[in-house]
Amino acid sequence: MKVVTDDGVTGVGDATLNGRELAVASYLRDHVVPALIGRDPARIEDTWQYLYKGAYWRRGPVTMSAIAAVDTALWDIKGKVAGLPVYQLLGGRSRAGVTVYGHASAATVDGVLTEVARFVKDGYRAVRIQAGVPGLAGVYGVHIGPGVYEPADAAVPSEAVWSTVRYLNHVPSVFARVREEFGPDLRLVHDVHHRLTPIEAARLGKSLEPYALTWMEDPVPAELQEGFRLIRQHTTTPIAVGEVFNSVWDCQRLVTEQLIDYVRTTVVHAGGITHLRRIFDLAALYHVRSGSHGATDLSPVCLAAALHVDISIPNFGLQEYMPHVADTDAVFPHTYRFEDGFLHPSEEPGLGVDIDEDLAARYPYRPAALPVNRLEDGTLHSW
Ligand code: EZ4
Ligand code: CO
Repeated sequence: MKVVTDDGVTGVGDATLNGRELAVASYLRDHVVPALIGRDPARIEDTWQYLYKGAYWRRGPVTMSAIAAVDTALWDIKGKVAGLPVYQLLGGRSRAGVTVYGHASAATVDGVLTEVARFVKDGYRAVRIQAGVPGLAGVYGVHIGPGVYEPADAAVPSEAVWSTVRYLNHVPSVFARVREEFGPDLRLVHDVHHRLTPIEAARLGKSLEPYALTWMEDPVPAELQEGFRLIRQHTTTPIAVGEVFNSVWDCQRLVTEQLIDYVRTTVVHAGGITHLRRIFDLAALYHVRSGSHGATDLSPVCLAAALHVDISIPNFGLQEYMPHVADTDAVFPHTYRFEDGFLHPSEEPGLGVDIDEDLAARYPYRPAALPVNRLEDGTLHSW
C-alpha cells in the first residue's frame, strides 16, 4: 500500500497475507483508510495504538497485516522527511551486514548436495535444507519441476499427503550427508512446518544433534505454547518459531520461559516495524534472537523493512532470503543488495523501496491458496 501526506511525501507498506490477500485489502480500504485521512503522519506510535486499541477487535493476521502496512509506510515517510535510512532512526547499525540463509531443496539427497554447493559458491554462510521423503509424492519446501517454488499453487487448495513415520526415519540421513560433504561450519536450518507433536519433535531434535543445526523451525503448531517445554526437556537442537505469529502475545510465554531460541516474526504479519521491535526487545531480555521470515510471498517492501530492523537490533540472529523473481523485483524497485552472504539495507532516505503502480497493473489479482495436508489414511493434518 501507499500512504501520501499532504506535503506529497509517499510511504510504502506491505499488506500481503498469502492466500487471504483480499481480506486485508478490504480491512484497509473499508475500515482503516477513512480513519487515516487528516491524521498526522509523524505520529507513528499513536497511529499504531489508534489502529490496534481503536479497532476493539485486537490481533489476528488480517488486522495486524493491515496495521503493519500503515506502520511501515509511516516509517518510510519519517525516514524521507528526516533524510535518513530507517535503520538510522532505529538506533543505527549494530553489524556490518544481515546474514541470510538460502533455500536448498531437492527430491533426492544428491540433488540437495548440488543445491547446497551452489549456495556455498554464491557466498551464503547459512542454508536451509529440505529434502524429498521416500514414499511421499511431495513434501513442503521441496522444489520439483521447472520454475520457482511457490506453495500457493491453486485457486482451491491442492492436497498433499504426509507421513510422520517416513519423515522422521529419513531426515537425519540427509543432514549426515550434508555435514559429511560441507563440514561443520556452514550454518544449517530445517523447516518442520508445524507437522509434529512435541514428543515427535523431541525425537527429531535428538536425532539431529550430531549435525548441530542453527535451528529446527516450527517443529509443532504453536497455539499451545507450553508444549515447547516438552521438546526443550529432551533436546539441545535450537528451536525457531513465529512466522504465523502476529503479536507479542503469541510468543510471550515461549520467550519469557526460554522455550525457544529464535523468533521468526516479520514486519508484515506482526504489526509493522513498531510492533516487531517490541517483540525483539522482549526476546533480547531472554537470550532469544530474531530469525525473520523472508519467503517470496512477503514482498520486497517487507524485506526492505525487515533489513532495517535486522541491521539495527542487538539480538539479530538470521534472516531468511528467497530472492524474488525478476518480474516482482521490477514492480518493487529497491536498493537493498546481496553480497558475500549478507543482505545490506538501502542507504536511501526511508526504506529504499517503491511500488511501480503502472507495472503492477499489468498483473491482475489471481487467487492462489496454500495447500492442505492429509495423513495417508485421509485425516486432515497441519500443512
Ligand atoms: O510456507 O511463507 O519458512 N518459510 C516458510 C514459508 C511459508 C509461506 C506460507 O505463505 O515456512 O515457505
Ligand atoms: Co517456515
